[in-house]
Amino acid sequence: MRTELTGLLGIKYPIIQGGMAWVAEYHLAAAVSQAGGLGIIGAANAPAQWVRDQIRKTRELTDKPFGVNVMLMSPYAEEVAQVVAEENAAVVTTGAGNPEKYMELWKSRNIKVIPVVASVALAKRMERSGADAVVAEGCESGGHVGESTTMALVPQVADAVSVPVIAAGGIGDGRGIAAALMLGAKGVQMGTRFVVTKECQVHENYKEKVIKAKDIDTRVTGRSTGHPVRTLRNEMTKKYLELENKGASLEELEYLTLGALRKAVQEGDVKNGSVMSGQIAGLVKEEMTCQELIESLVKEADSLLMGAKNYA
Ligand code: TUI
Repeated sequence: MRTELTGLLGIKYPIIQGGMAWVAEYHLAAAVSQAGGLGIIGAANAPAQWVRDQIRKTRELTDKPFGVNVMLMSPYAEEVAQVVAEENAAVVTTGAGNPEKYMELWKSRNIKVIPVVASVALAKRMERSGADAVVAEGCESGGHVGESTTMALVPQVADAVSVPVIAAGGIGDGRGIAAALMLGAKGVQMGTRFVVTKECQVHENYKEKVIKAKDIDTRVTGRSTGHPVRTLRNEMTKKYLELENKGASLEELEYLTLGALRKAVQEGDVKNGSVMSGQIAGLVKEEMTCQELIESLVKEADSLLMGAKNYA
């Protein structure tokens, strides 16, 4: 499955792993890259030294290219941006903001910069400031979400920019990959599906909750605060949405989500924690290794695309 993206990044398959906060650490990133995709370390809210350490540990496990996701709302974003440059990561993806001010620094180190965007406007702006590709992420995704769905966003972004577009949000199998390519994407980014892999270090309860989830089990909290976040529904989302509907203050709401992601990922508290997940969770049924997953994704997508004329 060679595309413009595989050539740009020097990878075998056009599959990027999402830079999931607290979830995307070095074991997962290395396994995805080793299997021919692009593994990503999610810097989330972590300090710069943690990120440096993760980059070095990934390098011990793979000599293939991998990336770092810089979460731009992090209090450490500035230092993390610097560390990524110093360590010469092959690729940077960014989320939850506009990475313009770091672009020159990264480009000067020959780092491929791939901002995650949720609108045509930001995609165009990113192309103008030198992005090598963009991830167009629809609101089916887990975590921080925009307004538009993947189906609507991807073709509009593909028409608006000439750099390769990577589709994200709601992609969990080979059908999703084939569909994304038909929408004009040159690759996909997948998060939720990679949570349920052998190499992913999240607590077993988290994986089980994703496996048990049905199609309508995600909720978006924080629409009123300007930080909409998609997670699997549980006690926390129930309380949050009740409070939010009553017009609770930002402080009250933030109290519920404080440290909530770590609680779910590390302690396995999937009742009161924040179990970030995309709408595709209902499709995820079994755990496998990253290599098994990626091989089966590619095989399925390839065979669908080969037979695309037999649509009847
Ligand atoms: O960033 C993500 N997904 C994330 S970040 C995250 S960490 C977090 N934890 C708790 C609360 C909030 C965040 C979890 N999931 N996806 C990429 C993405 N970026 N989706 C939407 C955006 C986005 C939104 C607004 C990008 C830019 C933007 O505006 C930029 C501007 O200045 O116009």
